[in-house]
Amino acid sequence: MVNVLKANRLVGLHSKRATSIVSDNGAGANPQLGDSLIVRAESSRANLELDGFAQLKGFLDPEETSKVRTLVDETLKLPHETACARPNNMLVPLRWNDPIVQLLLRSESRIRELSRAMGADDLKWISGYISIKEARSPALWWHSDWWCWDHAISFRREAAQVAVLTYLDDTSEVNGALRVLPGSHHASTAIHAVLPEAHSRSAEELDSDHEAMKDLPDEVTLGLGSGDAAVIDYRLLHGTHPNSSQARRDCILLSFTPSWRRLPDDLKSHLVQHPALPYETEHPEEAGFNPGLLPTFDGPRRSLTLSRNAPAQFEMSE
Ligand SMILES: O=C(O)CCC(=O)C(=O)O
Repeated sequence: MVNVLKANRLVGLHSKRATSIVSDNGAGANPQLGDSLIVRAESSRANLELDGFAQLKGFLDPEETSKVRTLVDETLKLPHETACARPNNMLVPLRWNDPIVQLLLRSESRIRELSRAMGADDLKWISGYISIKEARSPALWWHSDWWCWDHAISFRREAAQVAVLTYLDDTSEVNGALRVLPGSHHASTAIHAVLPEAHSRSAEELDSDHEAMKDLPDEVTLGLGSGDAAVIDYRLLHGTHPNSSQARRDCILLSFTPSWRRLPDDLKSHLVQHPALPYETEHPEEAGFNPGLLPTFDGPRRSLTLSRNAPAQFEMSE
């Protein structure tokens, strides 16, 4: 396992180790900046593969961030679906035609930036959520978002699915910053053996002194600023610090598959049915949605049985 990061550091805007990519917002399109952008993006790809995460600084510019924040406030004022109200974190699902998803995905250079960061050769968008950490809420427990641990693809080095978490507030250990366990996407750690299954009842009943809620010696806190994003392998163990501040802390979580064409058919068949994606009766192209980002699958639709528990012990083969 590669674990080059030192324990318990705050990887923030000033980190030398953290990958920092100048976001689109013009920079990607500038031929004078083009080369350096690619070099930095490639090192981000290396980070994603080796450590299980990478950072994209300034993924949204301040104006876009403020627009998304307004859209989030509007969404939360109206009656809304709650995908998952787990203790200390709430996820509100977003479909393809939600203005928040459209704002994030309409920029071609932002999509190029994501593709480079992931080393994607056939990037497809799968799902979206607003992830809310209420004021004065305890830590979000250590978990992985991967849902298919009993499939052989879980033990391939490349990520089958990734989450892109874009923060709308400056985050720190005080207000619910994301924390990650580098390398935990490729090899088990001691904590894997004591984690409850994600989304299970036992996960909802964790006391604050449970191992899954605590600081871990090898954790890395991503001190992301508003408009910055983290790209994480779906298998990576992550969670958040408590939000001890008086203000809600919001983030937009979008999930993608970096290489749709290389996914096995059973995964494609499952993922293509995600309710965030357009139904047959909907017309994303007419709504200006980039059709190239939508997964397609001609075979029969079959759902896989969810398997959210990583083995207590595992290690990727080369
Ligand atoms: O809101 C966050 O910072 C993290 C959310 C998260 O870990 C998740 O939804 O899996």
